[in-house]
Amino acid sequence: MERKWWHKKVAYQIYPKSFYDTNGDGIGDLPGIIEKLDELKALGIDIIWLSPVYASPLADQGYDISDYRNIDPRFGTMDDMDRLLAEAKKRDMYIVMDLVVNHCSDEHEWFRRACEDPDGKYGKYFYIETVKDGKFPCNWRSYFGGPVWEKLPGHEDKYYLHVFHKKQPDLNWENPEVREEIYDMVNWWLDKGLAGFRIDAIINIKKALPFKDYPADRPDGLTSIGNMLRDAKGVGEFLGELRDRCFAPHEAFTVGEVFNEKAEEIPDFIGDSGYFSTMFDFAPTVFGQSGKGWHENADITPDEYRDCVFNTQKKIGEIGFISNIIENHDEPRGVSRYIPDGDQCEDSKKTLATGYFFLKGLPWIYQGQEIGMENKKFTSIEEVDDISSLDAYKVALADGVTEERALYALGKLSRDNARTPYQWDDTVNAGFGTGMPWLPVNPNYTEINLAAQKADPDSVYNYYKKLIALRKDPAYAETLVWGEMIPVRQDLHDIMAYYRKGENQTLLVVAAFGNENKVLPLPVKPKKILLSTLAGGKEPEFVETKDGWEAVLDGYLAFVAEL
Ligand code: TEU
Ligand code: CA
Repeated sequence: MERKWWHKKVAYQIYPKSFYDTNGDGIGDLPGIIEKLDELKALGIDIIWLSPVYASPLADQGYDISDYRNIDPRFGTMDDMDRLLAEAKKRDMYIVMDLVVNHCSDEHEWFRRACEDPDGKYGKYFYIETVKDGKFPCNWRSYFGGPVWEKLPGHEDKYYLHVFHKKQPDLNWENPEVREEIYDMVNWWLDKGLAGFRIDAIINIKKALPFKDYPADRPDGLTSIGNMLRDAKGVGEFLGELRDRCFAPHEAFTVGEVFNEKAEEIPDFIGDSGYFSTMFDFAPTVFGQSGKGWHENADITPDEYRDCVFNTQKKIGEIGFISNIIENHDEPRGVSRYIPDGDQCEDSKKTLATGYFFLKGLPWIYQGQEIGMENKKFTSIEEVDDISSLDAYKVALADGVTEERALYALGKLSRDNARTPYQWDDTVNAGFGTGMPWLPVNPNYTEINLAAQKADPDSVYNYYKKLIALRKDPAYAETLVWGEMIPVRQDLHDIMAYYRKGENQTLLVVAAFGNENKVLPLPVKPKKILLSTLAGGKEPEFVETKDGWEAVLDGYLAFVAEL
């Protein structure tokens, strides 16, 4: 694997709408991000991915773009964006935007023109089909519910394809003119000084054509898009072109939102000259998913979590550099998902943080993760904004479950869990801004907030700072960044342990879950403890046995040691 500058960095995702509001309209904005850059720098962040801030009706919170070359006034202006790029540069930080090109907004000029003249140039930018006798070209179910076909405004018999929301018409990547438009736009942003992109929903750009039905998998008679994706061949041709025309000449940093990749495709995606610099590991995210809907999803135990990420580590090996996360704007809070219900506390949060942070790959932190933000409790569907959650709720009720149970599933999985405003302090609305936030704050902000976390030397926040500092410590960085990852005693319940092995150094990472007392057998007693979750700088205990040593792991506890 070729070494790249970004391997040593730490990345952070900002969900701008919920980060920091400077003008009191209840919506986070670019000036808010600029104001908090020093805060992120102090934490140790280098690369920042912004969820979309382009012009958008915000039907899917900006993942529906109506103008790729403008900033939505609710987020600020292009001047603000240029200022953010300049301010980041001053601090040796890198800004990455979201590249949402599977679809645009139905309010994009291309789509408006397509509606005016479906047979003209812009009609060919989309998938528009004539529907006879009410039979759609295929029975695919959109990700947000219902058929992927929606009537083209102004036309009785014409329908357009949208694999996400009906306000997100799919762009036709088979059309070279569409690809040219996209490449132009991507290069325009990279020329401006953007470091790169997070590439949204990219697997969907290749459709299995011609359109056809797949066996229905729910009572609605429709079929999961996944069935079509398994049949769609050749996404690599588009991605290779995107790399060659845009990313490679700019040496852009890119991270793909890639689901369902096959093992043999990994080198194509993130090998030395892959389509992307890196891609997210979603193995623990998709674990337990049910085809029937969120209400049927299974929880994940710490052992299953460990096995998922270890499996990815093995699959990736030396091929490339994966990106590790515990949450993002589409997922519940990691501490609420991977730590069993009721066990959420400072120790368990630090334990989970240690376990994922030193896996081989690029560690990402999602806003609020560093202060231990948790899922929101929803008491009524009225409190939910996200379109995907509203659909999941409908699906659950249609499947015959009670409202209570449907709401319970949202509490576990709703995308709004991670979208509540950032908790800066314990003042009204968590110090997010002076206006009423677009989404209610999590009421736990009086306890969980940045100001309180900063004041406590043993807080999750101060622990994250140590995690980042350790990964960058010149004495250990070589090993923690590029060293081999070797699982340790994967058979032990509630223990996630691994070595990071460098040329002249072996580090041990241990994360023990659960409240029970456990031990981890070790061949030797570690030479030096580099970091531990124990308060007040206390070190974990090791006892000698007849075969070697044992680390004493009482309750939630994690440490990193040099062997
Ligand atoms: O998500 C793509 C994706 O695959 C979704 O199915 C996601 O897992 C789902 O929404 C969870 O409920 C990306 C973005 O991250 C997401 O926010 C957007 O809604 C989506 O693309 C459409 O642009
Ligand atoms: Ca604002």
